[in-house]
Amino acid sequence: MTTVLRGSRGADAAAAAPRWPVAAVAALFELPFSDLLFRAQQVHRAHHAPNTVQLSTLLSIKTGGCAEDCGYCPQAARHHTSVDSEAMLDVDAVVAAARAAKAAGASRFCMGAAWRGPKQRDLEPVLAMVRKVKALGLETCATLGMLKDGQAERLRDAGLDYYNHNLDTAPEFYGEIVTTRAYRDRLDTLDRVRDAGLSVCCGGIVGMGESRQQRAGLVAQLANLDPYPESVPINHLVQVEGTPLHAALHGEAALDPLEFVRTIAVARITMPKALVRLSAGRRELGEPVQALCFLAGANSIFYGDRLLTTGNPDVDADRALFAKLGLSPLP
Ligand code: SAM
Ligand code: DTB
Ligand code: SF4
Repeated sequence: MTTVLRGSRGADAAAAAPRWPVAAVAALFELPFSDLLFRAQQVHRAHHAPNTVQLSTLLSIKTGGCAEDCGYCPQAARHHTSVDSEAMLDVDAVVAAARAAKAAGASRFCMGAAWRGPKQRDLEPVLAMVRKVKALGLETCATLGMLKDGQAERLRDAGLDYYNHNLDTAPEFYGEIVTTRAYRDRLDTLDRVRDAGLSVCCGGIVGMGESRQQRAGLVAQLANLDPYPESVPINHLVQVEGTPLHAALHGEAALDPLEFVRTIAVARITMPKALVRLSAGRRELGEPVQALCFLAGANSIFYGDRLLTTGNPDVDADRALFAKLGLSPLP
């Protein structure tokens, strides 16, 4: 059975046929690989300058000790990983990291916090970070968990451009990965972000043991958001020792790399104008698979030696890859 949960705005919209029924997305997954990549390339070239890549740098501004139980996450307090709980970074440290990211060529700076959601007192320092990072001439993004009424507006007023909040997986698989917040809660936060006029960064994780039908279910959810997200991070699960998913999958890849490439291509076809980000897992995927992801329509990456708590290809390796593939970073 497949489920399509819709944003809460507009019962009419919920009653209307979805733009992308799960079956239509699943049919894309079933195409011969070359046909799928050809279609993705056609869509990509109709909507974007080919051979360009948008660079976002991540910084964990509050690491570890999180109350949630996301089965993939090394930052959950209840998972015994090597990640310790740390205090929030101070504003100057964040600005220094943003300045370095800009000097290295990033155009967007994304600040992540291991929270269920920001408490009002936590929001104040984050607003100061957003103001100062924005003043450097960078696009700003934050991922702080679920937002309460009014918080998205305050972030917007401080100069936030994007809010990242992922749906993670298909509704019917979600309960096996996270129990401390519902799918509906995620859609509600996305509605708040949209209603505040922020741009939406929303994607998910593949390689968690989900089926192809469930990967199609995730992409359908994203593509049926109205409007669909401006940025779509497609993460490959990074298996971290001490997390439930590492235990369940024994640290072994649960996904054929070509299936990851297919997921990128399907995201590109169903969300033509979005920046589709080849996100976590690039180090493990290696250069040939990354090259296929760009061919499949990915046009954004996380850039910098670290994601939040795990590694990412270093800047020199990425510059060498861009040179090899003839990719130019977007200003
Ligand atoms: N705590 C906030 C939240 O969960 O909403 C924001 C930060 S959280 C780390 C942001 C996203 O990172 C998650 O929704 C998930 O999609 C992704 N993520 C976390 N751990 C990951 C892992 N091990 N592999 C791939 N993606 C991961
Ligand atoms: C997203 O979709 N992926 C990023 C960002 N948004 C916040 C996070 C990836 C985290 C990978 C595991 C880690 O480094 O802790
Ligand atoms: Fe907490 Fe976010 Fe990790 Fe879930 S993904 S445990 S909410 S930091």
